[in-house]
Amino acid sequence: MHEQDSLLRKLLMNYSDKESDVDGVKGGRIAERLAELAKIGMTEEGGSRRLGFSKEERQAKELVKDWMRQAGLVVREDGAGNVFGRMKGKEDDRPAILSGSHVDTVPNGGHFDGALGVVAALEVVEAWNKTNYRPEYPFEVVIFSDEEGSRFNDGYIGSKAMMGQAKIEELMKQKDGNDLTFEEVLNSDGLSIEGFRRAKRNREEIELYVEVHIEQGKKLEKANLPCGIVSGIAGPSWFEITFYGDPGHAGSTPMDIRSDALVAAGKFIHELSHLPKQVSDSSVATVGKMFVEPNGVNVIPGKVTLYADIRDIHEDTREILITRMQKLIIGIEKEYSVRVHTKELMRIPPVLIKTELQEELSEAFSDLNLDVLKVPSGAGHDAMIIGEDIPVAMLFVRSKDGISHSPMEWSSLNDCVLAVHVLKRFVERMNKVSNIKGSCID
Ligand code: HGY
Ligand code: MN
Ligand code: MN
Repeated sequence: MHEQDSLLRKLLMNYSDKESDVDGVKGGRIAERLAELAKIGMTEEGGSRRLGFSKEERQAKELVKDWMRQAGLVVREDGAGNVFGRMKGKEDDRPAILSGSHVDTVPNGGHFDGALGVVAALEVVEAWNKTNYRPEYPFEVVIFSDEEGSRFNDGYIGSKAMMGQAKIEELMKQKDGNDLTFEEVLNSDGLSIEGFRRAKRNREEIELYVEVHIEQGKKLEKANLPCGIVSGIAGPSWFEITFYGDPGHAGSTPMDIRSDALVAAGKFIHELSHLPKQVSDSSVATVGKMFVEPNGVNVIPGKVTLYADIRDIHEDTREILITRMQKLIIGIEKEYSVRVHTKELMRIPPVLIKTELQEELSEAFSDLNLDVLKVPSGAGHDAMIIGEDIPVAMLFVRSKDGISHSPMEWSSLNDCVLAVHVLKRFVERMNKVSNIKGSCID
């Protein structure tokens, strides 16, 4: 039995709330679509590998475009590869309500991160088609390109392009793991730098963005709740840190005269892991990617490049953590006689979700007799980029054991279907608000 069939089977097997198939929402279709997407870029471990602007991400986008067209949406793609499936609104000249996520993944990720948000938004359209509901605002199902930033060490590329926040010149200097430039990668996906620059969208065209996403944490599971309301999104800051030592012969170089870049980097990684708890209980620090040169068993490493991911939902404590990291580097330079170069790749402000939108989401939960839990997001999302100056809301779905960015990532179909009902109800409630931006004052 091929992996994706077992995903479909697993999802359907545990779909006990058949009575959730109401108001046009169909759990079987959600399961089928998640399984179809999981088929694209399936890894040996049964995970997903659909890097940004890869043929796998492209294949997933084209599959969703087909579903969008079958659902009667007008489909377009911008110069950054972002896909928009638009349903006309009764007041079609109003700014649109957008909902969606991403279909790219980390190198060996799961089948729900991103994909669920796209499938959920499309399922709302399917349900509206079935029940002949027509929204006041135009509604757009969105796929943002390269949210994970797995190729160019700078994530949220599609949503940044749409918001005019992408650091294009910086991206153009970079090469991916296959030594391809950003421009070459865009070209390989049928896109261009010129088109990418033109992807910036007039903010006046967007009234609200709402994203369904797996929690990637354990709070909902601990509270035994299927879904939750996101109260804020931690802002990630990424740094490329290069340690320069003296490469040398592993056999003939005495220990006391070495300048070993990897020993220095190792000390940094270990000490960095102790800093967050000194700063706040919501800050985190991770080194997940590292290159050792010349990378020979019998050669003292002369150069190590690693990537540090520093986050917090509060900007002030994140800045304190970054300052402490920089002090740590200075100490290591002295202690290990190495030179260290730090390059900031990303520093995205954390985003708090407007109270009014959290309240509207709470009302949607109450309409469906669901208990409400407000949960901060440690993970970054496209909603964080858009939320800098457009109202955004996020809805979390319970993650089994809090696992994500792994083939073990899992959410039950019951929980996914409930999230679709909440999303649908929330957007229907927002369609009764004639000026959403104006009503979000805080
Ligand atoms: O890095 C993140 O938090 C997200 O998965 N891109
Ligand atoms: Mn992710
Ligand atoms: Mn994601």
